[in-house]
Amino acid sequence: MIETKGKPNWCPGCGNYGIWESLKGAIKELKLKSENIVITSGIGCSSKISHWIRTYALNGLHGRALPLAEGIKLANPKLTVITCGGDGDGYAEGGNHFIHFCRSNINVKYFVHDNQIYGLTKGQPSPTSDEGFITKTTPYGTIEKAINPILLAIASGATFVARGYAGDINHLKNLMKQAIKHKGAAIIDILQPCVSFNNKNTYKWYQERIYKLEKSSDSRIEAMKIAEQWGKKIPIGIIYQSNEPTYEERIPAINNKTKPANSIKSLIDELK
Ligand SMILES: Cc1ncc(C[n+]2csc(CCOP(=O)(O)OP(=O)(O)O)c2C)c(N)n1
Repeated sequence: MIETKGKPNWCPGCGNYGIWESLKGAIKELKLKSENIVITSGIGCSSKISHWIRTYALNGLHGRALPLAEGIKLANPKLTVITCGGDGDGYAEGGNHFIHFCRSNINVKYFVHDNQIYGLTKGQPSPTSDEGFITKTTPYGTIEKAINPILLAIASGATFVARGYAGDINHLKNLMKQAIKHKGAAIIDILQPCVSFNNKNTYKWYQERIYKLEKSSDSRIEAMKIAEQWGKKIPIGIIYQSNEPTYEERIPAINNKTKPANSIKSLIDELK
């Protein structure tokens, strides 16, 4: 049973419900056992997803969900470690961790609920808010350009980079299954309508623009060209995927190439 007794308290119509359904479906269909999964998250409406899925979970500080996941994965590489959180959490407060997560290629799955706004704090712009986006703290429109998380992830060395849509639960579930099966750092930036605070990027807005990619690319340059598309046409699907050694595979102690020292003295003796 993947459901918990508690029920989510997101706003009616929130895109988080679609993401929640997709994640539960992916875990069920991959037949993963709850006791072998850990979901880490930060702070935000989206970060509460781990409260309503029956797995181990750790809610961290705002923007610090990825380093928690990385520590857990290194301590027990057999676990399936998933990180969830918002675009503010992952690309602003946790922006530095995001880049280093991508380049590490550690086998952690990062699902970003990208509603292009700070939801929990009731509607300030986030790093993915479109330029000129009007909010209560930017009444004349945001001045800064939006970051493109797909381009950033590819440029930073991630080996699985995808975009999903909370309004297409089946498609997103399949992306999550592929991300979980992928060997290495996997990112899905998930377009998530926020029905209370983002009245621009609505379900209708996304539906008029998104189209499904037929296949992924293993060329960074080709994938970056696809990733550049935003506006009239927005691609969803796996945009870039490659097969490279993971962080864990390159650590001798994890890779069984060296025996861990069983005491400080034996370690010192070994180093002599
Ligand atoms: C270090 C720190 N800064 C700011 C906050 C206040 N805060 C809590 S949630 C949040 C925004 C969350 O937005 P996002 O990550 O996009 O998630 P959403 O609520 O939209 O799902 C902020 C700024 C905090 N808790 N900790």
